[in-house]
Amino acid sequence: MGDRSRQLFQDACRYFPGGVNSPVRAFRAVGGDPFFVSHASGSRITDVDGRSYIDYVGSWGPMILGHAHPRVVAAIQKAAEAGTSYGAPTELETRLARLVQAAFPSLERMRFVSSGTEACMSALRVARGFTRRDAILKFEGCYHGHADSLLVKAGSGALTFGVPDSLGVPADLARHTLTLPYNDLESVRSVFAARGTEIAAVIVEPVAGNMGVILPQPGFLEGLREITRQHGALLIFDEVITGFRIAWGGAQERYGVRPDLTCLGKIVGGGLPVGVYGGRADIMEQVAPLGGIYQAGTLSGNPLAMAAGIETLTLLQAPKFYADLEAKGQRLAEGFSQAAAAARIPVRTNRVGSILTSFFTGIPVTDDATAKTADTKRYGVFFRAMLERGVSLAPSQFEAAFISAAHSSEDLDATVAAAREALAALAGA
Ligand code: KE4
Repeated sequence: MGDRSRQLFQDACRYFPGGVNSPVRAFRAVGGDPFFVSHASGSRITDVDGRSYIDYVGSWGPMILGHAHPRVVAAIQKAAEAGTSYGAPTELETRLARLVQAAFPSLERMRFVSSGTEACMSALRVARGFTRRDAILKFEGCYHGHADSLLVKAGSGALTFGVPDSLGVPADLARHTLTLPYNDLESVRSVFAARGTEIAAVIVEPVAGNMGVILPQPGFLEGLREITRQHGALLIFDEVITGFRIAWGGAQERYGVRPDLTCLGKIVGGGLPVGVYGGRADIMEQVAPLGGIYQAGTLSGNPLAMAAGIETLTLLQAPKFYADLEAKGQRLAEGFSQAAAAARIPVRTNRVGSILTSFFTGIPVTDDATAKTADTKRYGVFFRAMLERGVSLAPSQFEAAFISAAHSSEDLDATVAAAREALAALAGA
């Protein structure tokens, strides 16, 4: 890390826990201290010491067009000149909603909020309010933001309710959350057989991104759809990562499974704070002011965020946009796999579209337990070696790499070349 970053990090530590405004940014999982950003453009991010990197964090997903896309910047500037927030409805909200509904027909009604956490928290409340049931079911290793009910880990047995996964989460609340292994449909079936009448909803990342990228096994999502319908529970797809990422219509388009409620974030705001929750009209019409389920937000539908989202989603509709991203994802995944094979280092790369994770393990990664067989120390060495070679990957083994439309063939080739060198050095260490 350069001198200026070091200085800024010391200053930041006087104000923020760990010197950051979100834990993963502190590099604690990979060692070293974070670089501080000066600016970013396209596929590159530049730190305050003038070093630039090919960026695969991409703000954890939103920057699918690349950083500082001129049309998105212009849209934000234009919106700002008209005022930055009103606390009153604007046409911009309807225009973005029309684009969201074009991509996600299952969102018959929706609400804009300001983060993915808010979207998932609100969707849970709607599910509980609509079904009049308190229990929810989630999957180990899936992350749905930091609302209390979702910071819960499995209790002692599959049939027992959860225990807090963070200080500050009341045990009384955690016990309403059931947690099962991802992709374990049989456990879901047996839990519903035993407690189906208590469960308001299943919330799932249809492609997991927070254990690293983990694909749904064939039949998993379809099974969740069938079981929840059978027992009068709602199916919630948390598409905060996958929405507009793995397809224009996200996982529900790619896998052909229609949830009752969907949560969106990241890309839908084009880098500005936007979350969305929505779904079946008969469910959403229970939300205030129409019904008895309360949710609100000062900056919900913020005009600058709406403008950024409208411009972003408009640009995603360019012909071959997703086909090109798919090809880039395949090329990078193959490059990483070939580099690992050449260095004789066991690595398993999971990919869907333009998100991927290379796990430093020799076994297939299909859930939280298999993800945790990855050698996180080796990942930390690899991460730092890549950074030294001008490539910025996720500062955690259990996150995704995000490729944007701005990543060129030269960027991908340079990334694979850097990986070859970094993995060869690792093998020789
Ligand atoms: P936010 O509240 O951070 O906007 O969204 C929460 C969230 C919900 N659902 C999924 C599937 C998510 O991935 C996230 C947030 N993702 C993390 C990284 N995987 C954001 C990065 C961070 O926490 O700093």
